[in-house]
Amino acid sequence: MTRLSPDTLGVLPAAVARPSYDRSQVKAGVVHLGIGAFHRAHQAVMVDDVLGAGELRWGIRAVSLRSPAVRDQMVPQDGLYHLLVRDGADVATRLIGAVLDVTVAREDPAAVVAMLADADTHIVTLTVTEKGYKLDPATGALLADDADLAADLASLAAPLTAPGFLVAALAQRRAKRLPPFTAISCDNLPRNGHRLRGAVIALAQRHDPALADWIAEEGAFPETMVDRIVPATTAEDIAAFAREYGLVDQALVKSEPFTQWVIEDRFCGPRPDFGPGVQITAAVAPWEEAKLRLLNGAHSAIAYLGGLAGIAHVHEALEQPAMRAYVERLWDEAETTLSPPAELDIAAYRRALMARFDNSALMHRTQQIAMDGSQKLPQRLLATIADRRAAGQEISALTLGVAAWIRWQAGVNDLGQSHIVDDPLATRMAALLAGQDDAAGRVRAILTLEAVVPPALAQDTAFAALLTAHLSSLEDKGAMATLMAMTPQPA
Ligand code: CS2
Repeated sequence: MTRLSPDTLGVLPAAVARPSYDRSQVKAGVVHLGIGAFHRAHQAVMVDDVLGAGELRWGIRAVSLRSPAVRDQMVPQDGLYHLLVRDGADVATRLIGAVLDVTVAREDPAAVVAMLADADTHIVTLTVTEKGYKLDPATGALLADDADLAADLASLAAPLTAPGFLVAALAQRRAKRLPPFTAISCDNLPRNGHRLRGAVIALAQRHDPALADWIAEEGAFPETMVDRIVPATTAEDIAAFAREYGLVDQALVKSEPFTQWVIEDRFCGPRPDFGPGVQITAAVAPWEEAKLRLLNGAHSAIAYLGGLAGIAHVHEALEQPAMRAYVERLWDEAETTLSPPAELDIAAYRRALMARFDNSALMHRTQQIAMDGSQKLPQRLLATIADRRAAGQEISALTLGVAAWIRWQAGVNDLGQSHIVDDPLATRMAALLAGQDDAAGRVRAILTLEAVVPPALAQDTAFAALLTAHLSSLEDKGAMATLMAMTPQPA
């Protein structure tokens, strides 16, 4: 069947929205590191809007750090792909033209450094996932035991990590007397700009302290809050699109209608005149914290509890009244730790989140969200628990989410089905758990993970006792029965 490309677009019906600008006139102004589905359904769409408004100097040169897969999906399509926005039975289809090319960094690191060091590059965005920053999730310090980072610490001749590429390129920019670019982390990390800045400056310091000073003084690493639910594209999504339109789009992405990007007003050079979908503000942290603790905190808890119960998708998990009641209770707990911005009505936000989770057209897999829990739990559940404990408040629902994550490490769910534990610390956690023969021992072992568990919680015996009680219940009765026992029964 015909592959999507600039030459085959003719078959698309008028209902498919497409770029209103002349792609041949677009110049590159943004480099994106880590091109996956999330970037294609979020930042690239906002940039497509900017191009549509006539600012043609903001095209995206995208980089895949390791895998050639996205390059092989996109380059034959000249960077074109569709975004399917799904809301229940409704689908809006839009062709996005903002991505100009895709380079695989492992194949050509010098080309990536050169594009980052190009005078026309003013903005660098990143979606490299939590683990891509090479920082200890609990402390934010550079990882001591990461082979790729160790290589970048030794030499930046052919960088391997995202911070490595940024430092190598910033060194070239400084040598060419160009200003730095604004580097925008678009991952779900707490204070993501601050963390990225920390990683870049710490790495630069090891190579050239004067470079580190220059970056600290001249560079800009705004904080951001990014939000849009983007489930991984499946082979069936691609096949269904091909059946409907007679075109194969290997790079298509699907998402919910909701989208939000809040960026701190801290740029060190030109920036696009973003449309109304992007909020530029002085203080991102309150937005970010509300999103991480409510949306992502609930997501992770649903992923582990639902996954353990053998439930494949988020909306199916929430069809269970006990799961719904549990999520509300988790939000009751998390909510008290927030200082929401004045414009954010938490009650309305919670209602909207539940409706987003209920979107049955997304087919968002619990297994996808369960990935990389060691990198996610600190900001999604553990920091919230630490805040509640410091205030002397109850933590039962939040702690059940953590217990479910520990249970998930066993690699088998309540139905006896096995799953892969996809996590950079999977081997370490498996080794810690291997020697333990009861729930209390397993909890004690996991609480020694300094990279994940905040010190105040590692020492907290009441937290350990509650975690043990929840873990025992999950192991003995399973996730659904544990949730039901937690839910007040209607009289
Ligand atoms: C999810 C997020 O996979 C996950 O961990 O919680 O990707 C979530 O869908 C987004 O942050 C929503 O903005």
